[in-house]
Amino acid sequence: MSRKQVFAVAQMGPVHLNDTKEATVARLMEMLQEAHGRGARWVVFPELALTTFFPRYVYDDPAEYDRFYEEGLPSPAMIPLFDLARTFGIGFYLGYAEKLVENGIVHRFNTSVLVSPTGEILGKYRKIHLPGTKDPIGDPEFEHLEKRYFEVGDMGFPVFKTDAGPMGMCICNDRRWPETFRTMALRGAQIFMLGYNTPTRNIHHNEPVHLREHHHRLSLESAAYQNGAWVMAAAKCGSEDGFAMIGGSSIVSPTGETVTRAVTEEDEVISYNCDLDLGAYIRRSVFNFAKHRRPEFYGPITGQVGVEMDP
Ligand code: CDT
Repeated sequence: MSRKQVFAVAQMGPVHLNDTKEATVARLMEMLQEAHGRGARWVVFPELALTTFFPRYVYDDPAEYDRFYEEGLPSPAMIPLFDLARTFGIGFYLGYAEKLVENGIVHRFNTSVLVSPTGEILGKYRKIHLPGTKDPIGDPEFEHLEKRYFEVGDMGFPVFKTDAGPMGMCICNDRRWPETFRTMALRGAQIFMLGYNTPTRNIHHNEPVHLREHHHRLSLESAAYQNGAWVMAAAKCGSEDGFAMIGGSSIVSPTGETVTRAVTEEDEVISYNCDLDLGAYIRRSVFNFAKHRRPEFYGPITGQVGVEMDP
C-alpha cells in the first residue's frame, strides 16, 4: 500500500540587501502558486527567506539590523503569504529572523514556522546549531555572524502531527549534525523540513566548491536513510550582492535517494509525489529503534561536547 502526497520545495535565488520584503514575499507567493498548480499539499521555503543572508554583515547597533527581523506571527510582511496558502489549502515551512520582547528583554532567534494546510500555526523551531562567530573575524569575504545576531534556540527539536504524518523542522547547519535528525526521529518524525543559506566558500577551511555540495547532499541522504524519513530541503542561493551560496534544493526519500533536485540558482519550484509510507519498512527493520538501539553506550553524545579520551 502507498499513501501519496505532493510536496514542493521552493528554492529562492538571491535576495539583495536593498530588496524590499514586499517584493521578496511576492516571489514566495508566485512559487506558492506554482506549487499549487502542481497539486502540492506542502511547500518548504528557505531559511531567513524574507531577507538577504544578513549575518554576513557586521552591525553594532540594533537600529541598523532590526529591519531584518519579524515580530508577531504572522508578521505584517508575512500576512499575504499566509492568506494565499490558506486559500490554496497548502501547508508550509518558512524560515525567518524572529524578534520578541519578554519581560523587557529582547530575544532574537533564527526561526522557522510550520503552518498546516488549513492555516493553523502548528509551531516554531529555533535554530540550535548556530555556525560562525559572535565577533567579526575581520575578513568581509568570510564573515558569518549568526552567533552575534541570534541566541541558541530554546525549543529543542519539536515534532508536529500533520495530515502527512509527524513532521520535524531544522535549519541549515543543523542538517550537518546527525543528533538533530535522530532526536526528531525518536519523537516519531517521518518528514524533515529544512531551509538553508550555505555560502559557497567554507568559512572554516578553504575547500573546493564541489565538496560544499557533496557534504550538503551527504547530510540529507544519510539523515533520510538512517531515520527512514523524507527530507525536504530548500536553499536560498546564487549571488547575494556578490556573496555566492549553493543551490541544490532537494527532496530525498527514506531510502536515502535524492528523488528530485533544483538545477538552477534562481527561484525554482521542485516537487514530488511522495509515498509517505515508504520509510515504514526501514523503521521496522534495520532502523527499528526499539529493537536495536543501545543507549547505554551512547552517553558521550549527550554527556559531553568535545572529545574526551581515556588517559
Ligand atoms: N546558514 C547556515 O547555517 N550556514 C552554514 C554555513 C556553515 S559554514 C561551515 C551551513 O551549515 O551551511
